[in-house]
Amino acid sequence: MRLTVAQALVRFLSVQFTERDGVRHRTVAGMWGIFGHGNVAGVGQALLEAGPEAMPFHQGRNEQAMVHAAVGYARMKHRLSTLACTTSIGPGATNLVTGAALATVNRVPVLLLPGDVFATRPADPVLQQLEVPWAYDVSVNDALRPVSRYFDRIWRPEMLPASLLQAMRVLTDPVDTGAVTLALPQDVQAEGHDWPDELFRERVWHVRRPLPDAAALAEGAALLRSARRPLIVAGGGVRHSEAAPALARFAAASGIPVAETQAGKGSLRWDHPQALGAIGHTGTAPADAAAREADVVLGVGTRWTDFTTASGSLFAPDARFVNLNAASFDGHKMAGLALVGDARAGLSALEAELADFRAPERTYGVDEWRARTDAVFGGGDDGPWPPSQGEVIGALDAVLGDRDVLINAAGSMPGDLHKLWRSRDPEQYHVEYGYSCMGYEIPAAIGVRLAAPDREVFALVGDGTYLMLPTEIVTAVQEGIPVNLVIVQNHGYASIGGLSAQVGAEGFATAYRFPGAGGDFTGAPLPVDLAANAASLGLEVFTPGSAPELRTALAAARTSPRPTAVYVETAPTRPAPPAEAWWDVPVAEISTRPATRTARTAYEAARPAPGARPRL
Ligand SMILES: Cc1ncc(C[n+]2csc(CCOP(=O)(O)OP(=O)(O)O)c2C)c(N)n1
Ligand SMILES: [Mg+2]
Repeated sequence: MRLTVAQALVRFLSVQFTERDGVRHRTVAGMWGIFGHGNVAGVGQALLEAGPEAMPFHQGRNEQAMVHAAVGYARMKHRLSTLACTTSIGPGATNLVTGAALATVNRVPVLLLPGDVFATRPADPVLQQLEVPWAYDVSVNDALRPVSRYFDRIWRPEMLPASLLQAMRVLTDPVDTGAVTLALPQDVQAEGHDWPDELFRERVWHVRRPLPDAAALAEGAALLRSARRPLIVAGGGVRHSEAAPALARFAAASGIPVAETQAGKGSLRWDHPQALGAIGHTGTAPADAAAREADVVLGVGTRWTDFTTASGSLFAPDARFVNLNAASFDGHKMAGLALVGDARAGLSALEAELADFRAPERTYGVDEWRARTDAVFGGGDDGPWPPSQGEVIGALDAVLGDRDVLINAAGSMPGDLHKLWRSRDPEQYHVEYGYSCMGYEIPAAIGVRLAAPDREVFALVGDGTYLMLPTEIVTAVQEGIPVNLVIVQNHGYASIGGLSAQVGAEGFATAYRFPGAGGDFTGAPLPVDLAANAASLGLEVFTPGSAPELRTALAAARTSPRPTAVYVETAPTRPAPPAEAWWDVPVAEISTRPATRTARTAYEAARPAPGARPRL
């Protein structure tokens, strides 16, 4: 069949399917794009030619945001389906880099199709081309290599078929997945070629659920059986593998308590008898206490990041680790015994191996923690105004339905949510903390809603985050996607402001204020009206002025058929409980400023001794 390269690409993508547990999904269910030279005549024309049935299209406003939307979508689909993103050459292409890194860090599949310079070089440099005098085959798209799990540049039509198959392999691989980039020189996109019919037959990519090796499984089960104070740490792999029911069963049967990382939060319902809640620097008192005294830790689908391990200080040096993970790389962390396999299959196998095992009964103060959470959530309709951030979270807890999704990524809210949120469904807690990227929230909300049209979606958006990437609001309005934003105004970076004060940087340039007399940003708050801004972009905006009005506004937003924003100014009163565990952010060793010197002294006193870290 004779088609252009771009037409062949779109046609191929429209007949790819992913299968797991007998259910089939379109592997690439749609495409986001912004057109410029580099894709307008190639992929743009091919989409027109193919029509929306073959490839649904979403008009993006910012290329980074398009990738975030694709990640939100793919995560909600348990990585069994994703979206592609097409861009022009140059700035449109490099705007993908942050989104690609986020996808790859979180191991979520996205297909990136940046336009590229001419392969035939009739008139270099073309508009927006960066020339590298000593490496003439380099373009700005090479910046996508380190943030992609698969990268290729289609210099000639003949290269396309094999590369497409590799791209699909990586998109559907539970371990290798992340951003997949096919850079498409613009002349090649428009070039005609004779393709084998075989390229366009339906293909099904089966997603494996491998069992860990039997000997390793037996050793892991024996270690857990020997434990006096075992603990399970549930990570993002539990969700990707849809292993939440298997985990709930195993925890209930074995009595082993469960703590959750950011990506793993919601693996257990908050009121499951074995649920201890969040672990690590943003953890709950019960989970961090259990981690400190654990003798055997079963990590399930976790990368063991610094927030989870409290920068390596949380677990006892002689604690033993068993890591059930699809990725051998993560399975071997913490000097652990690697059970390389699928989370759901592995948990069911462990449950069978440990059928007669019951962990010794221990209590970790869960009831006390629940009372502390209630206190932070505040007095409901009798609460003060303006509310604290915890009271806003409490209002959301009261208004959201069990299947609603709550999205966040950066600022002070991920920490508060990790500690406080009471997840009622494995899909409810959608916090992107692998890359913690300001600006993920709004486009991700669109992606999640596209993936799950039967769920209400709320994105918690800090004022700093809103200002960074509000652009996709317009896409939600255009397509009538009824996402709900909760814009939390605190006039700058509450999170980094707090961190700055702690590390002796005196809050420097972290508040959104006019310059003060000394030239720093300590003057009056800025006269910026984000509610008016959101309304001007087409959202239905609510501006509650009391605690009861906040709940009414959230409920009205929830049922509105339009995309909405609830705008709320918060007060830094009644904060969430302080950190139970360390996080290492080094403080300047040399300073003329007393605040920095005091912070350095405190840092040196608090910094755990090297011997306190687990074996690595
Ligand atoms: C793209 C990006 N740039 C910078 C940061 C570093 N950072 C983390 S939180 C934060 C401030 C967030 O401000 P806001 O959204 O208002 O939330 P708040 O801290 O006030 O809760 C910054 C700058 C980041 N996470 N992402
Ligand atoms: Mg803020």
